[in-house]
Amino acid sequence: MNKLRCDAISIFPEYFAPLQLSLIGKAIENGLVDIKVHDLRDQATGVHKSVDDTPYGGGAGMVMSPEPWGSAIDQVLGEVDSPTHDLIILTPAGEKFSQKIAEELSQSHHMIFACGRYEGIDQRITDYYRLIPGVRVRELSIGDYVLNGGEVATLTILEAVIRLIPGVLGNPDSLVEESHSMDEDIVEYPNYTKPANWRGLEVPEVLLSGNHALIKRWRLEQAQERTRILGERTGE
Ligand code: 6GU
Repeated sequence: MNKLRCDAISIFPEYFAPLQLSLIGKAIENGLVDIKVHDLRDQATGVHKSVDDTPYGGGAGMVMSPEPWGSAIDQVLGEVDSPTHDLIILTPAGEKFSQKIAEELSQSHHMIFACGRYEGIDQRITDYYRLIPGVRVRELSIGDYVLNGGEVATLTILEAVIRLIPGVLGNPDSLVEESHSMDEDIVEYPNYTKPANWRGLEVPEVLLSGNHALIKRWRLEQAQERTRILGERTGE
């Protein structure tokens, strides 16, 4: 089994505590993934342990300095023996994360997450590591809204990627269906379970019919209708 190694670099390593929970926690316990979190502050050299500075050219906010990032990333690259490394730089200016990218990353042997804060990381971190053989650099965003840093984005991406690793999910059948619906840009049909009547609301009769062809058609229609309504709201 190819074990996935992940490293997250952040000034808030405590943000990653939830990785011990649930499915990802189990995947770690079962030896399917290995996740190490690093405190960027450990790489700060000055008396004030500063990791940011004012932007060249002026403007609001602070930019994360390249030196501590370079030290932290070099240390991880030196520590992890892998033919290739995916260096993921979290930024709202990055490529939009998607199921397709999750599938690509689930083939990775080693992912490094650089979690920026403030106005982001000095651009030369991206530019420098793009020049290093064996390192694939991706700037990723998780959506069109602004977060305070890349930590939550990293948790999101890790959850989406790790559940795709063979042996992580209890029932891998669901992966096939999910993947198809994502490819076709169609959302899921509505789901129901017992009781058949809850607070006066009935489960659609067709689902109790036992007629699998009819159920399949109804679910497709429902998925198409939901997709159409979503499209109306988002203008797609
Ligand atoms: Cl990756 N970082 C920040 N700071 N905000 C975001 C984001 C990332 N993705 C969406 N918004």
